[in-house]
Amino acid sequence: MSAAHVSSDDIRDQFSKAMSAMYQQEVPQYSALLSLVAAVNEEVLAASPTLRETLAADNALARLGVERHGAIRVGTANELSLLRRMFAVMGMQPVGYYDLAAAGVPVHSTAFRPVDDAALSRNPFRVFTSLLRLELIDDPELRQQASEILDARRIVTPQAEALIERFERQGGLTAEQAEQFVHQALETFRWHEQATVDLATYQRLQQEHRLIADVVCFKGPHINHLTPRTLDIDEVQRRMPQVGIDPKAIIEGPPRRRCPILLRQTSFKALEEPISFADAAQGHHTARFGEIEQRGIALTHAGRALYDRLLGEAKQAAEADNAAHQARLAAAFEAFPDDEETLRRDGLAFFHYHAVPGAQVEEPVDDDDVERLMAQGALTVTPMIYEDFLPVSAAGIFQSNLGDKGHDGYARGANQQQFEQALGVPVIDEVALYAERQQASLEQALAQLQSARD
Ligand code: OOG
Ligand code: NI
Repeated sequence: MSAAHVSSDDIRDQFSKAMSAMYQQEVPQYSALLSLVAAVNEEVLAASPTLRETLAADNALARLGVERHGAIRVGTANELSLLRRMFAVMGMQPVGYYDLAAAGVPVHSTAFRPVDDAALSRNPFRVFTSLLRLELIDDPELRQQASEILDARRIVTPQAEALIERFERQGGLTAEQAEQFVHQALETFRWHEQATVDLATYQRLQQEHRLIADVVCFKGPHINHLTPRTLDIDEVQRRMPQVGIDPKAIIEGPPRRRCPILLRQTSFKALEEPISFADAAQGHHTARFGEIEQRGIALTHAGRALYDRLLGEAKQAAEADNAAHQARLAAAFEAFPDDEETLRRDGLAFFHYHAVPGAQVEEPVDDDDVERLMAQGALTVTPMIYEDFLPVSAAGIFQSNLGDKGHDGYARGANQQQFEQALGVPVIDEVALYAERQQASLEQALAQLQSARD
């Protein structure tokens, strides 16, 4: 990037704000949800000066107001790899692989998101991106038809494509180009009231799976939800009906805890929206919904294995209402340590290390001295926020929008290699990323202690 270029972080920030403005226009309930989340976040911070301080110290307070994720679904390998190049302009890389086929949803997914500390604290905007697995359609004729319809569409405007190429050639965009890019890129995610197919085709695809109709029958991958981050999801869930929003029954993910882990999510059901079909028939389509999330600390492989085991135990009982579900989760998660010190010492979660200003250390310091330096108060930690998604929760969100007529699960399971071939690059391993960031923060903190000593 040269001096004449805008940083990718700025482009992402502009884009996420433009996307949010567009979605507020398109889906008024999203706007109501944003106001509710902002009010609850303000109340939580007012009630807990310590939390405000921790967030401020980590540069996490500023990002809270702009923080959200979105989700889209694409139909072909070409579309996926083109979007990968589009997101790269905004400093967003594909992180993680999620297989949803096992849960009866014929897609596999990744999340495009920023990866380094500075970019994350500027604006952590993420897009959960799913690729339809056409090979899971049983009827060969329908499969062929879906594939032809998808091959005929162009989901990125020629101007956006030219700007992506320009970015790749010159390593950045000027302010004027960036502004055009944001404007053009937004077009890809816009809602279309006209389907590209006739009603009969739509119905045939809908019959196979509602998600297939959603991906195949429209001009592009409309954004299907945007999700603000709340500091108290139970409170937002409780108040949603007061602002005219009907939440799904159950909050997905871990229970409420003193030290929040991973990700808790809930959503409201997709809207039924009027559509005109290519044969001039009128109908409707349900795709777009709203969601909120509360993020906690990122877990190591050991922490994640414990999470998966306890969640599995709690989920064995039949789903009840949210209160019963949360009580059962809370009981199962008693086996998960709930204080930062144990989470860190037992290697269950990731932290940022900080050198305490003015701390005096006597000996040279290295990696082996961490526990001693922690005990002395020369080092402190803050939790590293989980930036990714959870496949079981994602399946719950998908399913709450697919009505009762679910699918039992597709026999052919995960295929990360095939996904990466479509994407054009391997996905980044999310756990390795957290580990690297933790290690970098530790090395920097130790170097600071060492230089204070020298
Ligand atoms: C994506 C559903 C998953 C999440 O937050 O886990 C998701 C979709 O419906 O396309 O958004
Ligand atoms: Ni989501």
